[in-house]
Amino acid sequence: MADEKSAIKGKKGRTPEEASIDPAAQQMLALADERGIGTAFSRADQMSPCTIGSAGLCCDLCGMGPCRITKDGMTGVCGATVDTIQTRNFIRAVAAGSAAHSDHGRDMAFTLKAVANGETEGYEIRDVAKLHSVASIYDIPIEDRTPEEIANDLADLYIAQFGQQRGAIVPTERAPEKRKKLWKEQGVIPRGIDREVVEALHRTHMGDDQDPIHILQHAVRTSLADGWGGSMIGTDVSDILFGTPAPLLGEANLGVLKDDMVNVVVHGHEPTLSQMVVAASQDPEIIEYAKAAGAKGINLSGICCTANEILMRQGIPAAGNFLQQELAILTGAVEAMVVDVQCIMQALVTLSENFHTKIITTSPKVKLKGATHIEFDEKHALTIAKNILKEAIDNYANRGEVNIPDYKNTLVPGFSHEYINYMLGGSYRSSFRPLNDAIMSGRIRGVAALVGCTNPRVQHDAYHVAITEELLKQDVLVVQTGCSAIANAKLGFLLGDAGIDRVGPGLREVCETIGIPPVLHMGSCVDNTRILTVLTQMVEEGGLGDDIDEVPAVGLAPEWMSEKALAIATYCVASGAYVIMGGPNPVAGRGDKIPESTQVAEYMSSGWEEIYGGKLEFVDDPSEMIKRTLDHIDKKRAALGLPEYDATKFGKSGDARVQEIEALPLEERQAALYGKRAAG
Ligand code: SF4
Ligand code: MSK
Repeated sequence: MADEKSAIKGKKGRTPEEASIDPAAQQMLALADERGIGTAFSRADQMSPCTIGSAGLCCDLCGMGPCRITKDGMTGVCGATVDTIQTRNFIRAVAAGSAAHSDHGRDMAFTLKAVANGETEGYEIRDVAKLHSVASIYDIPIEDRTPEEIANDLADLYIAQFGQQRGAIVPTERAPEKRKKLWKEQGVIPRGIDREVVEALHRTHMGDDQDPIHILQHAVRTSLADGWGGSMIGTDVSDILFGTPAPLLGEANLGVLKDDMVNVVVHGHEPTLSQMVVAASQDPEIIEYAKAAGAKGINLSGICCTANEILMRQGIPAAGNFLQQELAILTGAVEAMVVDVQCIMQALVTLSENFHTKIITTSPKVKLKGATHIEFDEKHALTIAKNILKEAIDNYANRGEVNIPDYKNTLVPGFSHEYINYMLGGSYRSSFRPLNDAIMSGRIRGVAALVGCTNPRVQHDAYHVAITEELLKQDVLVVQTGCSAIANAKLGFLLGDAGIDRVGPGLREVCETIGIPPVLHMGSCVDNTRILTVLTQMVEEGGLGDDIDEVPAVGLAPEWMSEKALAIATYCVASGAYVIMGGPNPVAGRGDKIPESTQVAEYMSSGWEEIYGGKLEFVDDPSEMIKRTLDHIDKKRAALGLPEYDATKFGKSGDARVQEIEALPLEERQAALYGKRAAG
């Protein structure tokens, strides 16, 4: 049955192959076309983006507007200039993104408090070592105390960061010394997480802050409240409660759905619910219940960052990234899609009316009209998770035709900064020294953090994959989070053997020696803070400068779509990173028609670079993104006095060298293995 309400076939509709490079997505898009069902892809084809809004030239902050700046020299009714309007729009997006991440962090801190006080069902402190290490950073006593006592103090400290009014939020202590000094000089150290978000909204109310540079200074402070505040708290607490990730084997893509099992897809961001659904799915009572319904059992998988949370900790497969949420339902095999917060498309409900899939909302903050709401509460977490699964199982009998694409790939996720530290140095001498040395010698040219969403305005997954492919050939180590990580996982880049023949000689040697994939999956969106921690530890290890802006590293979000991405980009820039975003610049305006409108974009690039050593640029073309990444890495190498990158110097060790030696005649083999004396 075609759904009239959602059946919007793009006027200039792309073919499935033009819309996505993922064969599983292509198969589902072809099915959607065949059945006349709309998806984000077809709606994007139908909906031309507003050129005024996308350039940040529209202000709707008061009832005298909305005001649209369409000519040079024009202002809003109140006299607001183009750069004031653009920076106000930008900081509001940063505030919303920071609020989303930080509210997630706050919920995690409250969960930690409840677990410490024995008020939850099903949770425990899984990673006492991480609890000790985080508590020690803040001088919380750990000697002769139970994990619960320590966790209670840490939870109180973290909860206090949200409402704190003065001073500095405590996780900023973890930044390199030089960076903290710079933030202090610039007056951008966040005083309290909520305070900065509220102030961003106050400043942008009609008739408040109208100096664009001053507005952007607060955008930086707000974003730091996210990166070195709410997000960092979210990551710390998730690790303490559910375990710090370490490498394990996982799978990704729609082919992880099973036609003979009850498929439950968890989607959103917070691990509190998804971890409990994982636990409930392994409960013998639930498995029996599923079998009684005629299924072989429960098959759990994830979408978006919830997928990353349970993939890297339990190896639960990822059904796909952001743009695959609708495609999972199109398979006809999903009994329930269980969502919590963020990145959940409203279209899911309408789409699911074409199938038997139940959309179940669980957060007190998120309801979708037409969805089933089963509110989640940590105090009864396991019971609620079981009830959710029973709803899904009861729905199995309603399943109709099933079309599961036969595409999936394996991956090794779970590279937390703790694990990277350990894998490089071993358990008794964990250290970032080998990584720093590899960069200093030129074996690894530099590091790229490839993160962020997928966006139907561009070919799904294409930019993530094209950029990864080229950077790996250029000996750039790639670290990943979010939907970008799932994009590359589907193509096998996150698996040692699959990726290793596609990487440059120096990087390959390092990967083979340590036994890691050339692309390291570091988690979900909030886990971008793990990347900040890695960069800080690289600085502290020595040899790559005194601050993050000196490290040959670049951040890229080529297919971003959410406000959270702008918050992440801004805190990375303020931390010293060069960040390249794809798509149109939301503050660039229209330099051709309104030359004044390029000032904000220029300030975020050269102005921020002068102050923070990091800069934010929007680049449409992936080849240009690659070029700018490599140029920046080489510029940073030169500034550190490191040898110029030269691919021909490496590739004579590791597995490749072993294979080469094994192919030699005996005498030469002995000479290669034992030197001339042994051969003679
Ligand atoms: Fe227009 Fe100024 Fe009101 Fe914005 S604040 S809508 S620019 S009058
Ligand atoms: S889920 S914010 S689409 S990465 Fe974190 Fe993916 Fe972007 Fe959502």
